[in-house]
This record gives sequence, structure tokens and C-alpha cells, in this order.
Amino acid sequence: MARINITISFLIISSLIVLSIFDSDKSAFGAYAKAPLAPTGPTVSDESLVVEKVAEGLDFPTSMAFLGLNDILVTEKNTGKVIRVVNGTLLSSPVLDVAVATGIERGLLGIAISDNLEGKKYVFIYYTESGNGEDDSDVENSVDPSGNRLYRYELVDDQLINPVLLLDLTAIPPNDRGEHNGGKILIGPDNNVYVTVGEVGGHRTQAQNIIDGPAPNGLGGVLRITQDGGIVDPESPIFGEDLPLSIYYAMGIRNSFGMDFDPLTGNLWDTENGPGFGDEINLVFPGFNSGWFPVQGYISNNLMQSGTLESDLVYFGNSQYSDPKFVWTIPIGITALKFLNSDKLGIEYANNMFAGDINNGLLYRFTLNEERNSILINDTYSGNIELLKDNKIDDPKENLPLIFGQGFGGITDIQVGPDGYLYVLSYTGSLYKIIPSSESASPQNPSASIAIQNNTSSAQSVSAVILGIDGERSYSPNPVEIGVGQTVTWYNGDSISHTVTSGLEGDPDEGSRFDSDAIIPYQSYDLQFDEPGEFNYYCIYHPTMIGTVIVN
Ligand SMILES: [Ca+2]
Ligand SMILES: [Ca+2]
Ligand SMILES: [Ca+2]
Repeated sequence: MARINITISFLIISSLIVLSIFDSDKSAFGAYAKAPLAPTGPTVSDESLVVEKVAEGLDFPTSMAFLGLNDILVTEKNTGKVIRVVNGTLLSSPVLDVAVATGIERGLLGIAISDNLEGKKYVFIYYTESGNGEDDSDVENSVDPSGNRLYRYELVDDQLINPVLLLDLTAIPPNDRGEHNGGKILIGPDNNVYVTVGEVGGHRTQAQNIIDGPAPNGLGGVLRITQDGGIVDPESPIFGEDLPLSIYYAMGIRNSFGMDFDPLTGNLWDTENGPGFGDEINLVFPGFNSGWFPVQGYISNNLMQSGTLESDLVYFGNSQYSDPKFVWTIPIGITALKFLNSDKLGIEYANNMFAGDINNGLLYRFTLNEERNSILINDTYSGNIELLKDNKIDDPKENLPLIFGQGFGGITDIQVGPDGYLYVLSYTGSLYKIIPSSESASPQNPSASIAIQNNTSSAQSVSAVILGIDGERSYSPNPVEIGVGQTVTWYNGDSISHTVTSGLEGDPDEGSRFDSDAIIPYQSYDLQFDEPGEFNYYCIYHPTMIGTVIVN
């Protein structure tokens, strides 16, 4: 039987060059490749649970989808391969290998699986397609990518075959940077396909709330189509009846690496990435306008400082601005979002919302209010939850009660397996699952990360603590005084990653003498000093954090 496929194609290359004044989010990108695994492996705060490694050896994995129990498809960002992981083993040949552009956040980014009514197994893939059929040619030979594209494949005999192009979005950024391509795919409770796409390096159209800007070009939102690439409910469009308005489910989104449907209400929630400030979690109702570019964070405390009112934003059809449900003033590089629709980790975690980050390798837990239209940090958390009543992290230390797990390296995806456990995908190449200790085959290693910090008091080693963003009081003691040949061990006691990098911001030789890379929360970094002198250092993510080592 012939299937009618409607391919939606609206490759629009904007000639408008609008360089954002907020292009300084290099810190988030720097950490994208940097947040390391904890040396002793990731851990969770609840002692009745453990983290077990499911698989390793993946090459910058970005997303995963379950075919069955212990049977998972994983996308690799820079190889363009879809790897099948069966019982923890990576099958030797990929089920698919496409040619990807790989610069910055480009690559093979998203995957979702759907069993269609005819018994076929559809696999949806979203990637930045190479402009010349070769991986990495955008970086190596400056070949522009041909598009950010959503394809539907069928899984037959361990291969993905019969590709159908469903969406073709421009991947050409006005600012020459390969960032904000979105990429997460979901099959909704309505069986339609949802995909996140960012503003692709700073496109500025009406979809970014520029009133006199060009018409929307399909970027900067959550898009929704049928599994055949058709328009959903063309009789009652949300934003408008013509392409591309007819496929927007939400707009005004700078970028998103995560979304999920609440299993109890069917509401869609997403994560959104702010520039140098203002990571968000949002409830994404049909017609949601998140406010970017003039608004990031809460509009009453607009971190863009634009003075914008709701009435200044761009509206189509039934669209409506809404504030985020949670905000980080200092970005964590928020990525995946997943509801745990299982009580296998304990009844108190059933239907909680989990989110991951790329900057710190942290897994966060959230509870919702009774109506499940807002985040409500209830009394099941330990630590100081008073400062969380405003649903805003003003100081990174406020994160502490929310931290459910740590040391994962950058988290790119979170899923719930058919076994009801939480699976966490690390950009460092490993896949983990969180299970009850009673189900663990290997003995527990409860306080390995604590042991590291207590092991630093030898005569040859001097301890220092990274306290957080506080100028000359960020590192303690400051200055640190040692003798030639001694080692300084910095322990990160803050809830976000920091660095110990030689020099000060803007020095021509900054980082040339030493550079720790990201020191994730609760981990430490050792450095031996063999020459006398005074050595300034700072945090590359937060350059106002400065310190000095004096070697006598
Ligand atoms: Ca490839
Ligand atoms: Ca927003
Ligand atoms: Ca607060």
C-alpha cells in the first residue's frame, strides 16, 4: 500500500545578521565537553539506592531510546552512528551511520521510537546533516551543513532503513557558531512527533519575539507533526494555518536539550538554556511563548533587563506568554528532563521530575504541586528549602537539596527503562542506571567521594576549599602559602563546577601555567608547585573568582 508522505520543507537562509550582545555564553559551551566523571564513579544521595554502569565506550552519546529491556538505541553526536546496546554490550556494527556536521552543538542529537499500527517499528532521528556527505566537514573544510533534519526510519534486521525526511530546518547560523540546534524528540500521548529546535546561532525573527522581524522560519520552539510528517489538526491551528506556523507547538525558546510529558496530566515540560544567566524549566502548553529574545527568566525579574512587558511580545493565534516554573540565575547547562513514571526507586520518587546538567554532572529532583502545574519543593528534601520557595536559584548553594545524584560527567539524556529504573546517559561515554541497593549485584561503595577529601592532610599537601562565587573570598584560604615542592589540593565545596586556572581573565598567558579543567562539585584537584613565586589563578567559568598561591 502506498503511503502518502508530506514532507515539510522550508529551508530559509536568513540574510539578516543580528549579532547577539549576549554571545558570551562560552562558559556553558566550554563545559559541554569538560564536566568529567567523578573518579570513583557517579553516586546518589539516597543511601537506599546505588548507581550501576550499564555500558561504556560510547562516543559523545546524546540521546537514547529503549527497544526493550536491556536493549537500547543510543545516538553518538560526532560519528553520526546509532549504536544498539544489548545487555550492556555495544553491538559491533551500528544500526545507522549518517554524515553529520559536528561543530559545537551540531551532530546526531535525538531519537525516539514508535510502534506503528501496521506492526512496523518507526525510529525517528534528528541530526545536523553534513553538507558534503562526510562527517565533520563543517569543522575541517568549512562546509556549511545542509540542514537540521528530522527523519523517520524503520528498524528491520538490526538496520534502520527507508528514511523519510519529515522536517528540514536551516542549520546556517547568522553568527557562524554551531550552537542551539535543539534536537530532543518525543512521541506524545497523542502519537504525534515533538522536536525541540533552538534559534540556531542567533536567528532573530518573530519567533524570537522581534515584532518587526522577519516571519518565523521554523526555529526557536517545540515543533509538532504527525508521524507521516503531516500537519496536526489543520482545522484548529495553534499559531497559524500556514507553514511554518502550523507546526509550532511553542515558540520563543532560545534552546532546549530536554522535554517530557507528565505521565499523570499529559502536560509537556521542557528545559531551556539561558545565555550567561537564566536556565529555565517550563510547562509547555499548546501555544506557549517562552519570551526569548527580550525575556529570559521571570518577566518581573527579567534577566535580559530589557524592560519588556508581556504586551511587547509577538503573538500568533492562541499563543500566550508564560513565566518559567523554575529558574537558575547562574546557568547549570540544563539538559535532559524526565518524569519517573514508576515506584521502583521508592514511592516518594514516583512521578517526580528529574533533570540533568552538562556543566556539573548533577542530577536534580523536583516535586510538583497537587494540580501538577507548578514545581513545589516539599518537605521530602533535606537541607535548606526556605530559599527555594521562590522557585529560583539565586546562589548556586541553593541547589543542594535538589541534588539527587552527582559525578555523572555531563548528562545528555535521562530515560526510564522498561524495568522502571532511571537511566542516565553521560557525555563522557557511559550509560548508568539507578537501582535499589537491594537489587545491586556489586557491593556498595558508599563514601568513596568523601574519602578523597579526607586524604589530603599530609605534610606535602595543603588543603584549600572552593567556596563559590565571591571575589577574593571564593577560594579559602586565600592566599594559600606553601613551600617549594608542596602540593595544594582544592576541594570544590560548591554545588557548581569551577576551575583553578593560572593567571587572571584576559591575561595573554592565562591557563598556560596550569589549568584544572572543570572541578565538579565535591571533587578535588591537586597541583604541586616546584618553583618559588606568587601565582594568581581564577575560575574560567566565573572570572570574578580569584586567588593566589604563594610558594616560599
Ligand atoms: Ca557518520
Ligand atoms: Ca522563558
Ligand atoms: Ca531562591
